[in-house]
Amino acid sequence: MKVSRVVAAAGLLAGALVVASLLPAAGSPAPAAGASSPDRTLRDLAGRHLLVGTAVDHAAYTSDATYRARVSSEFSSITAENVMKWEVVEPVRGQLDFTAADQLIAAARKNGQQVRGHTLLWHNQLPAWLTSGVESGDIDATELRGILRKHITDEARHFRGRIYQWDVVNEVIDDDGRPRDTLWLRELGPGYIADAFRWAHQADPKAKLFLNDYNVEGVSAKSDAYLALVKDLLAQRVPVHGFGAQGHYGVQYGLHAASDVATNLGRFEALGLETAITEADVRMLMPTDTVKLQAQAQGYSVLLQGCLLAKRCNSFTVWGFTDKYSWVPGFFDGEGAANLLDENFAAKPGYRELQAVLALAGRR
Ligand code: 9MR
Repeated sequence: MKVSRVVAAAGLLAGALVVASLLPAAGSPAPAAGASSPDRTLRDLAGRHLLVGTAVDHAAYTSDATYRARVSSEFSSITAENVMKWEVVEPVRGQLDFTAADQLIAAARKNGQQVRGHTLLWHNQLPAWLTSGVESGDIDATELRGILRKHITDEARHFRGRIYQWDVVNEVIDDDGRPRDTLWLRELGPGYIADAFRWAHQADPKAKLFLNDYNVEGVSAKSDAYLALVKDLLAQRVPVHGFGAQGHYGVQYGLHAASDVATNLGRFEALGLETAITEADVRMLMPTDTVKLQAQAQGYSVLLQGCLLAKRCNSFTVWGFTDKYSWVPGFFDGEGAANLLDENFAAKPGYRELQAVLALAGRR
């Protein structure tokens, strides 16, 4: 079963990846009738091989019925885009508020969707009481460690049994492959990563515990550093189970080949980890045009095919699915249109490309 999935996806490398379109490359066999499957949703096409997920914007989910319907129909997994982050769940010290995340999880259950947890430990979106307490010296290292332990324990325990993969630590290595200089590293030293995994595992022993970062899709100094980190953690018997490559691409930058992504993920799998693409999106300099949209489709395709070519890449998540709600324009001046559907929920070439890849991968 596994072998034929790889063969099916490998065939795509010679065909759809290069052309990045629904049409077969010259000389390649014509797909069977229905392989482009314009009316089938991503979750339907992915079937059992793969969870296909999206980040969910809680405000959009509660206010926009079209958005909500599309989350349910297209995806078999969801990730809370923001509402499981520390600043949201503990805005006031000691007052936990999981209301928004609980709403999303309840809806996911009704829709037969799984939930990825994001994220227990990051250097962004921390509550102000915590960052200002550390900066002013009111919270010292010993107290901070206790606060972190309590946070991870409280949150992982609250969601216990409802999360299949947790991004336990997020973005802890910088692009040069060095430990990222954050409040956590400065105050607690490098052991905070092992501690975080141990605490999360105690609180939710069944969840698969992940490291997660951007710019680690292919082999690089940064992904090398993650590989070394994983080896080190495993040697200390730390419960780390997965590696997530976020997949934030831009058409103006180079793309990997799908085989590079698969090779990189395979290095982590060889150590016994699961892998995932956790936050795929492909931004572009605005305005859009047909060439950029085609390049975008290729970016999405590379990430999905890389995942399919790897052996234990079991979820592929996009970081939002419509340009109507996207983090990109607020973060990158002049860039946008990073998602699979446009602002009116119309399919872009990237969406059709993912349909085509999933349809071909499913024909085994
Ligand atoms: O999409 C998220 C956006 O709404 C937030 O404002 C932002 C805050 O930094 O975080 C975004 O999500 C990030 C994710 O949690 C971690 N990887 C990078 C994502 C895009 O910045």
